[in-house]
Amino acid sequence: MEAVDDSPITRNGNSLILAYDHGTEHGPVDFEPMPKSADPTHVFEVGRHTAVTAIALQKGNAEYYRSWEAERGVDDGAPLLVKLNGNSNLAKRDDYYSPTQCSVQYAVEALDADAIGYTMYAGSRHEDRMWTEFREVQEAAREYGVPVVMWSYPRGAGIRENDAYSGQSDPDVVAYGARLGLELGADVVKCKYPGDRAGWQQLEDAVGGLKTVMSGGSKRSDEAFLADVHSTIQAGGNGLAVGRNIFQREDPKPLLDKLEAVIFGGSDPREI
Ligand code: FBP
Repeated sequence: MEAVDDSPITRNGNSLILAYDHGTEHGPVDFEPMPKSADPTHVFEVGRHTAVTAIALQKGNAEYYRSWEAERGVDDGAPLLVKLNGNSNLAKRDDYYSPTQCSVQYAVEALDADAIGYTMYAGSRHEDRMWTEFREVQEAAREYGVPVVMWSYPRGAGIRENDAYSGQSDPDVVAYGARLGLELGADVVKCKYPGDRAGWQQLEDAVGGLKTVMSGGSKRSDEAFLADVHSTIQAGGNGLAVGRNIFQREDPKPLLDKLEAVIFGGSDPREI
């Protein structure tokens, strides 16, 4: 098995994953603040920034990405992380579940994926089913030697109906979700920001040496966003997986420059 540190999705042990699966998870509404972001090739271009160590795409966009690279002769596009499961926001469901629509075999053999991603909704009524599906994904990824990034988002009835938890950003919930990444065999776990550095520290204390990345969340100011990323790094986190805070900006380059300094250079955002 190739160590995640040897894979192209990390640089000096850290990662900046540009997530662009929102067309499934949230729908085109996420592109309204910056209409050009509805065009995948616009975001593929953004991914050419040196800060970006992976672009996370659903299967259809991953196919498009590879053909865009070939047709345009692009050889400095971001490494490809294929998101294997996902769902839409259209259906009314009894609880959270994210079906798999791409196999590891297809991701690696047909799409030349550098990594694969899987969303786990622990706490949902369908958690057990997702554990079983993740097991198949994780074991296949090991056979192919590609790293596994788990979007670990505990949510659903089990969290909502448990009085011990205040919601999906509760530090206890976030740390539990992160721990599942370790226990179930992910190489990187992606977690919601629990609100402050102490919360991220709690998560780090629960995962041993497992790599962790902060999930971007809805768009906020450069300063607020960079402060959260910096807190994550200071607490021992390994970077960021971000969508809206990048593609909803008219020009994401200045923020990417700063993120590069914070995530890979250890800079304090107040000093850059
Ligand atoms: P953002 O940085 O825009 O939050 O993207 C990260 C991400 O995990 C995406 O990969 C995914 O589409 C989205 O958040 C899911 O968000 P949620 O399920 O919390 O609405």
